Amino acid sequence: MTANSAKTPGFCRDCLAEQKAEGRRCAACGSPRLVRHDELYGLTLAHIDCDAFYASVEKRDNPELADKPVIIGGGKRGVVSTACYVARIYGVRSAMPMFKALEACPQAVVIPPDMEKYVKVGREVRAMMQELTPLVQPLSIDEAFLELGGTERLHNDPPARTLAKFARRVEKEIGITVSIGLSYCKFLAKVASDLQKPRGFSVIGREEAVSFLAPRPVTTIWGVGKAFAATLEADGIRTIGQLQTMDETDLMRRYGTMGQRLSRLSRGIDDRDVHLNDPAKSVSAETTFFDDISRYEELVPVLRNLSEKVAWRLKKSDIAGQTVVLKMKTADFKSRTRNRKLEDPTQLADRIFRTGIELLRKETDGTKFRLIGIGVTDLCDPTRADPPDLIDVQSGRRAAAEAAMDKLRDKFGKGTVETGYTFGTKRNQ
Ligand code: DCP
Ligand code: MG
Repeated sequence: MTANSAKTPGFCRDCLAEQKAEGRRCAACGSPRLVRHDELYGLTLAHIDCDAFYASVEKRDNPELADKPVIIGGGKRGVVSTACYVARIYGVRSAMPMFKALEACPQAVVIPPDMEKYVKVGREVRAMMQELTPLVQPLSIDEAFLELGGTERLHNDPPARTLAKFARRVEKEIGITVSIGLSYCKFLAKVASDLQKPRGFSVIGREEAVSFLAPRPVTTIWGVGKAFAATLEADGIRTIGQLQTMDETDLMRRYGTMGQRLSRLSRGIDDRDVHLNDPAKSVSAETTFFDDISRYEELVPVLRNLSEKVAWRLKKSDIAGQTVVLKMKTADFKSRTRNRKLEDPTQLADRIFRTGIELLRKETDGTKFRLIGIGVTDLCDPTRADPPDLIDVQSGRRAAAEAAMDKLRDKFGKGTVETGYTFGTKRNQ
């Protein structure tokens, strides 16, 4: 980690001044956030994660909230999406039921999520990442891996300093903060970015990897969740250090491919490269209801709405899909997916919707649903999509009508056109 005994000169995370002398504070600006490490200028793989992302965006947009505990989340089934670091002092955490969060921190300001805004800010952060290196692999809306090997000449700085400059730029230009983990592999870069949040900058080098990991719980390892940790615990394994002493074949015999992963990651061996994510394999839209719905007639307009969203995205991205997928989640959290392959690929809301309701009809047997979604897979170029339908003259007319509606939407915005199916039906979503 950020070792103070390092012989290599470090730098200040806040003002970037070089730190030749030892000492706990920056010689130039007095900040205690010094980055020092013997391997500092040899490491190139970073994980960047925004701090309390949704809450930071809301604080940025309303300075009155700056020092207040802020929770993002809500709705009737309300759970906490995220809490700012002030609210976390009171024990509020992501995924906690809202009533519990408010028991822990009654004075918290609760704000419903504004996804559109967060997606936009997430994209801005990502665009800035892509100025550092083309090798950016996003993991979620607010985090990504970056490979900065070979960018030294471009930035005239080693990756460590380029990353610190990036963090400063995000703070100044976007108005939120990030934490950075720098290492030689994905696993430890991700672990590092979490070590000193918020505004963290942590380094884990090759030399210390094994000793750093040894005392940590097995849940530090990617892919070891609560259930698997319980299995390991039943076998007497709690720390990564215990895994380090075990034989790989023994671990594989016990836990299959996961055993190999445990063996390798516990020793800090992780060969995964940073790569660009595959292009989308499907396009879909879904919604969760405030109150469960079981009636077909009530679900139909929702499906119409979602189909329109999917079609709109397909058209905007200039792709089509040939298999329609209906996804549902029952009130007791069981998932159902139903597929139907179409004769030709489509971009049309109407075809997606009509296929969707056929699939839906068989599922509406009184079961209560908490979520419904629809999408298309088998994505392809749209040139072969939606040939004029010789048998069904009506469908040709509907396609023409849809094209006219699209034009209106492009001109006046997405919400301007409602069909008979969707008119006035958005209250329960
Ligand atoms: N999120 C959510 N529900 C969860 C976890 C996260 O809706 N159970 C959302 C809200 C977060 C965002 O995703 O702001 C990013 O998730 P992170 O896990 O990175 O959490 P934060 O960025 O909020 O906090 P941290 O500073 O710990 O990264
Ligand atoms: Mg985050």
